Amino acid sequence: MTATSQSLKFLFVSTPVGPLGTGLGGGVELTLHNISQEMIRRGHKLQIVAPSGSTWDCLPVVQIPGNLQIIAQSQQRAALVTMPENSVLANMWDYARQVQSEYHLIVNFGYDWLPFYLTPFFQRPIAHLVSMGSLNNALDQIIKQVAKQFPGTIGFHSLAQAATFDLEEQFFCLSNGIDTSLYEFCAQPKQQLAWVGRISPEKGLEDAVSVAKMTQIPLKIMGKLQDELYWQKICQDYANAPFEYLGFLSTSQMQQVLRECRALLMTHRWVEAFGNVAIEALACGVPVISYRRGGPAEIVQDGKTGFLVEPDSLPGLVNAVSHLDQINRQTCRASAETEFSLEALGDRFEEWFIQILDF
Ligand code: HBI
Repeated sequence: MTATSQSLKFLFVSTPVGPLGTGLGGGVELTLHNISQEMIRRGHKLQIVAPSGSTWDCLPVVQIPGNLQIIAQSQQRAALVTMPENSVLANMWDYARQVQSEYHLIVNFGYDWLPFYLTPFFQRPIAHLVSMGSLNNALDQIIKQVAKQFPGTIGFHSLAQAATFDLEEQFFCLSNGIDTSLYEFCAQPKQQLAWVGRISPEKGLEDAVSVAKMTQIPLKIMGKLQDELYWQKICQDYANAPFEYLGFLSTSQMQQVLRECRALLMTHRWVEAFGNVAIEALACGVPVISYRRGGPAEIVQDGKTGFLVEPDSLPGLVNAVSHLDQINRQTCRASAETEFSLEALGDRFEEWFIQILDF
């Protein structure tokens, strides 16, 4: 089902923190890839604008040179809005300004002040998909301003994430989605647990390693090693815990490990905007044990597709692990296929875009 039979032209402007394919863009890379693939499948035309060095060859990417933006989650809440000289963020949006008349709609996937500030200066409407919870006062303020001036153009992945911005105006909740055909169901897992994500303090990896130590169930860690010092500290503090870091893997390689795990542990300290890894695990039939915090609390059906645990409670995580036999792995897979498929995601995005273009 497509919300519109008309073929639209989209300009997708990616995150300025890293080239596509490097993992630096975290969940935004997967979201951008999946939305682009689904919009093209539905007959729409699109162009992606991303920093030079993007290795994606399966989708139309215009590579823009310039210096990367600092990741917002490493900044203080009151941090000033900063731009390096020859900023790739500024260069990407200058390109968007120049070509905007060729497109119906521009979609911003970046978590930065500039694209929100530039919105009123563009002739074409800009939809903003906000990829994290509230982190910075200046960004909160400009998002509120755009939400007021252009109602309905701000999109979030979860209600919990949206709540951190307390917008009065209506916003759109996209949830998220994946190509479930890329994830193979596994009925008989090995005696191992998984943790997948950017290795960075806000993701709380140390709690998952603690569970491995307390249960003596080996933990397989995958994802971009973003914060070296944080990782070194975990290796020192938990030297004899049974964990192994497998690196930043492709979706195909990651799911080959993930699918054989008894559960995925989600131990995030912050309000995770969504938690793509949760639906990737469900698509493999892997139950999700997550802190009841942020997006994962809107994904996991407690006791059915995993367990929601009191935030930061190690005993809660260990107790959930001991009840994993209650979960039917087929139910996990089924929930991914119905709620989080590319089809379902594409319907939500089209509805959002049509609403903005008020077709
Ligand atoms: N930081 N400044 C900035 N801009 C982004 O677009 C950005 C970020 N940090 C992380 C990030 N994007 C993505 O990895 C997450 O939103 C998923």
